[in-house]
Amino acid sequence: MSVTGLPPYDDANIFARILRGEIPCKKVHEDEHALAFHDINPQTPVHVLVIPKGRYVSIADFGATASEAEIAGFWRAVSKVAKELGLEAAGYRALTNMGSDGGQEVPHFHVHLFGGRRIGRMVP
Ligand code: DGP
Repeated sequence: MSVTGLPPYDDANIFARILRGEIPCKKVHEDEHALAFHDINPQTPVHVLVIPKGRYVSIADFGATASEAEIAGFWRAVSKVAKELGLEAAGYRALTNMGSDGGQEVPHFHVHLFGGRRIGRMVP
């Protein structure tokens, strides 16, 4: 367990491999703190994932242990990517899944950006 009580980061996870360039992705943005690319299985006309470059399993350890520069840089990238994708005018949804009850499949913190159509309310 890590300091957050969560499982340690797994360097073999698919997004770690994308960050290392071992697996291709359809990149839409990259800067010092974040990488954004199209989801392989889009749920909306625009479905992009934004991930931090650091080794964080989920929003839990990102929020608890990332530096202020990483946190600010990451969230600025999320907003910037949504704007660059042309999603701001009509709106979009930003979402992160955490842990098994949250439905997280890939254990590298990521924010989904959904847009391009009206999205209904989530029914748990
Ligand atoms: P989550 O359930 O929040 O962990 O969502 C993980 C997302 O990652 C899911 O929407 C599908 C996407 N995904 C999984 N493997 C790959 C991949 O190899 N490439 C890309 N671009 N997306 C992937």
